[in-house]
Amino acid sequence: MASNDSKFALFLGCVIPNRYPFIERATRAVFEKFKIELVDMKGASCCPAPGVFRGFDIETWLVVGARNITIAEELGLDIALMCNGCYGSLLEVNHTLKEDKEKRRKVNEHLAKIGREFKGTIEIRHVVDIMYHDIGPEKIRNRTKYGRKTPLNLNLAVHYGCHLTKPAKLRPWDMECENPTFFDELVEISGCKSLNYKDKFMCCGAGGGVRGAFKELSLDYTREKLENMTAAKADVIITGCPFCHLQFDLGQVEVNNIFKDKISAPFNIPVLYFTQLIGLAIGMTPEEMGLIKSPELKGVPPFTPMKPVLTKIGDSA
Ligand code: 9S8
Ligand code: 9S8
Ligand code: COM
Repeated sequence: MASNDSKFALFLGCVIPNRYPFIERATRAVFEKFKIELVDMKGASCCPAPGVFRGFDIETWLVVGARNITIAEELGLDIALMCNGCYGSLLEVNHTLKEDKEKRRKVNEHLAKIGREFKGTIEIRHVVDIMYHDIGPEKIRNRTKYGRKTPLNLNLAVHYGCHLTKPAKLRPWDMECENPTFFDELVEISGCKSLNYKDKFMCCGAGGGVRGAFKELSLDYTREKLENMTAAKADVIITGCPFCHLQFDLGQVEVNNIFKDKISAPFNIPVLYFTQLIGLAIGMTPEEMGLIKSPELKGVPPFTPMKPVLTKIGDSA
């Protein structure tokens, strides 16, 4: 681990800056409350996405990933990131190059052309991991005491997303990857209830390049998950990955169109990134957490209206 444990290099990936900037905003605001500094990584690129790049050319995937890692190595900081796909790529690139001297030599040959070298001095951390292991449930719970006057009382459908838990060997969750509970524990600190629903650990449908190549197929997975979440009476979907977030948020609009003959009623379940929920629980406003957009704004996220959740927690929409 790099020496400074209350300071991280923040890796954004592509989906957050392009589609869901409020995920970054909410995460920065919450981390600031817990005195964790997030430093920009100048010149960082796509991680590159595991389901897309690794699937086609492993060496390119390793080199591009390693280049990103060297930016944080120069800062002397571990990487914090907010996306499961970025986690899958950078965690696994980092591990591979730390372990495999031959691959590292090859990758460093390429990096030398741009004056960089992978050294293997840092760790890759998901913000769920940092909140769960470094900040810890107790500190977060204490903060909620100074939070909202009316406690949040929502039924949550947590979607873990594939790359958060698998493959389990490299990940910091001290449990079987088939039946994890850490994410539920973390979000329940908000005072809300995390539901069990059918096929909870199923993919959202988007990953592995499926959304890009076979949109309708990917949305059929989403439809199935939405049906199971609805059957469990979910008020909100909670994500820890911007790509899953997109698939449930924009995806609901798409599912409602494409599968209108297959579904009994259009879906309308607000989707929150988990730091938005924690932020609300510790007393930040829906505006600060990016839950309110001006009604004139069309074609910008969130695509699935937040109104039901804002009404339920007693804030105006
Ligand atoms: S970067 Fe480019 S496409 Fe993405 S968001 Fe997460 S995975 Fe990494
Ligand atoms: S996108 Fe985020 S992590 Fe993934 S591959 Fe299956 S699930 Fe949704
Ligand atoms: C999913 C990323 S978060 S990818 O589509 O598998 O690369």
